[in-house]
Amino acid sequence: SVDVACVGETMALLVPEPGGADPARRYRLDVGGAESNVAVHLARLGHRVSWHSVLGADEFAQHITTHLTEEGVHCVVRTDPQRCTGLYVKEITPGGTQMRYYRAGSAASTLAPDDATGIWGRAPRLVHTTGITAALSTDATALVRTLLRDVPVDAPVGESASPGQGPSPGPLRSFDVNYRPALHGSPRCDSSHSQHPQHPLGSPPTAGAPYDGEATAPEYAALLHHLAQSADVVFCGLDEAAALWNTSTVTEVRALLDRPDLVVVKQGADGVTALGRTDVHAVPAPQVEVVEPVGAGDAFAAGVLHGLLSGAGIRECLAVGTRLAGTVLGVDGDVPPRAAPAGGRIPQPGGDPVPR
Ligand code: KDG
Repeated sequence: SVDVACVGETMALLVPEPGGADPARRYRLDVGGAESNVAVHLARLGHRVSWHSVLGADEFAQHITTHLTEEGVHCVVRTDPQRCTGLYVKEITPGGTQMRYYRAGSAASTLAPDDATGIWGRAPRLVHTTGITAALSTDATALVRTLLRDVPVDAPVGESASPGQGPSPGPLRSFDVNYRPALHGSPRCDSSHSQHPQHPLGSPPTAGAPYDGEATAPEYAALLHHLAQSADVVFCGLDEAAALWNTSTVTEVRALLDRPDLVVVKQGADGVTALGRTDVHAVPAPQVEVVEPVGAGDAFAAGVLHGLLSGAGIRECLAVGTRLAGTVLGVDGDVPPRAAPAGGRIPQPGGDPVPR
C-alpha cells in the first residue's frame, strides 16, 4: 500500500539554455508533470508515493521512470507503443515563463476509468490529481471524475462518494485546479456533466451527451468547477478562479466551492488562505528571489498534503507548503535538484508571481 497516489501526465521537459533566438542553442532535459512534481516532494518528505500514468515506448519514457524511481516514487505505468510520451518546452523570457506543449494525443491522453483499479489497489490514504489531467481527453476526464467523489450538484453539502465512485469515504481526494488555458479550445476536454445540469455560471453543458467538439472556455470552467466540488481538498489560485469563474475575493471562491472540506486559495504576493468548514487561516507568501514560478504550486500542495497526512494543524500545513514553494520559485526546473538550498530573502518589487 502507499500513503499517496498521484495521477496524471508527466512529460519530458526541455529547458533551453539562455541564447535567445540562436537555433543551435542547447536544451537541458528534465522532467515535468504537475502530479509527479507533487509525488517527488512527498517522497522526499518520507511518504510512500505511487505515480500513475501512461507513457510511450520511447527514450523520454525511460528518462521519466528512471528519474522518478530515483526520487523514491513508485511508478505504475501503462505503456502505449502507438503513442508518444508528452513533451514540453519551458522558456524563461523577460515577459514571463512560456510553456509550449507537444502533447496532443500523447500516451497519457489514454488515461481512462479502468486505470482506477490499479490506483485503488494501492490502498492510498490520499489521491491527488489536477485539472490538467482532466483536460487531456474524454477518457481522462472520466478517470478524474471516478477518482474524485463526483457528487451530484444538488446533493446536500457533506454528502460523500456516490455509488460506484470507488471507496467511500475512502482516501482523501485532493484536487489542484491547475487551469492551463492552452489545454482548452481543443477536442481534448470532456465537459459534459450528466449530474451537473444547472451550472451556477451559466452555459450548462448538455446533460449526458459526450463532448465531441472544441471545449469552450465556459465548458472548461464548468468542468473544473464540478471537479473541484467533488474533492475533499482543493488548491486554486485567486487569479485562476477569477479567470474561470469570475470571482474576485477569497470569500467568493469559497462560496462557489462550498463542498470540499478545505479550499486553499493562492494569492501570489498576498500569500495563501485556507478555508475549512468554519475556520480561516492565512499565511504570507514565501520571500525568495523568483526565477520562474512553474512547479511552485505543486510544491505548495505537497507541503500542505504532507501536513495533513502528518496530522498537523492547518497553519502548519500552510507554512510547510509555502516553505517548499519557495525552493521552487528560485530554480528553473519544475522541482529543485535534491540538494538545492532554499533561497534567501530578496523582496520582489512587482510582487511574487502566483505559484503555478
Ligand atoms: O504545475 C506545473 C506543471 O504545469 C508542469 O509541471 C507541466 O504538468 C505540466 C503541465 O501540464 O502544465
